Amino acid sequence: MKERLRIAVQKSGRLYDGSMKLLKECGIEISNGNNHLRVTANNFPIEVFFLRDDDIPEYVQDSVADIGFVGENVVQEKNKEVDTIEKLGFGKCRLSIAVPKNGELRSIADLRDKKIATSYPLILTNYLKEKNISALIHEISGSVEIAPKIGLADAICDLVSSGSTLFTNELTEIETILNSEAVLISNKKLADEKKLILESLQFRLQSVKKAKNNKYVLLNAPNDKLDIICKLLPGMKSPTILPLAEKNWSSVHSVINESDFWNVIEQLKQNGAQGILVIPIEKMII
Ligand code: PRT
Ligand code: ZN
Repeated sequence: MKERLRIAVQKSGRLYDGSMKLLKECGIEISNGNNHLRVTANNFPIEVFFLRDDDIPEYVQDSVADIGFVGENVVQEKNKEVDTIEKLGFGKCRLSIAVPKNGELRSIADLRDKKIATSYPLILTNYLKEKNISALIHEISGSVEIAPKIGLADAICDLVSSGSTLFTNELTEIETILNSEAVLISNKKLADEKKLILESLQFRLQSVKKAKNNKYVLLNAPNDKLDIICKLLPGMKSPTILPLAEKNWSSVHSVINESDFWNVIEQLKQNGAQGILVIPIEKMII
């Protein structure tokens, strides 16, 4: 039988939709939903295992799965022997220390000998050790945010995304100890045939990621401003320039990085660019 790469994804929860969307964007068709433990892709040599996120690092370490999509926070906390290969751009959150809003705790120095509730005892222990702060860590598996209110702890260390859970529970962040997102992890000893499949998957993941970070830009510019406009829009190689029907005007096509976007658009306008169109890119292969 032809070799298949076994990928572990979260069965249900915050990473499920992002994981399935990303596989789809990579052109990988998964016919059944997550009702099954294991599903084979129709058009790519991959088999998807649906698991609890906490189990994914261990299963990948033990070769039950070859690779997995899982939060960096879980990878660090579980501390298994796996390789982290690629950030995936979804499931973004931060692991933060938070304290009661109107209490006397203001900074991490105030946490000395205090009780901190968390589901991330290893990451927190390492962090406190690094900062030379001895505190008591109380491990709980869920609803960490209510711990200070019920007198279980003085502070918490938990994941935050919008901040609304902290707000509702009258807590405030004093320190971010980890910025996390979903990552691709791999078993350390993949067979050569599986490594090839992984390379091909990574190529697709990177093309999708690059496309998300870039936009296609079309604009009209007077010919005497083309030099400066081309400098602002270097593109993948150099911009495409096509003459417009109107004399002394050209259409310029290029690619622009999301992070430079507003800054560059502003400068393009100042340099006489008109009719600027910005279009999402689906895949980008350099
Ligand atoms: O059943 P299973 O064990 O698979 O799932 P789970 O319940 O353990 O995990 P799940 O689905 O809640 O989260 C999976 C992963 O999503 C986490 O490991 C993170 O990598 C990522 N992620 C991203 C988050 C959040 N954002 C997040 N906001 N995980 C949890 N939260 C929780 C947080 O713990 C807190 O309770 O959401 C609350 C805070 O959210 P805000 O928006 O109010 O700040
Ligand atoms: Zn979990």
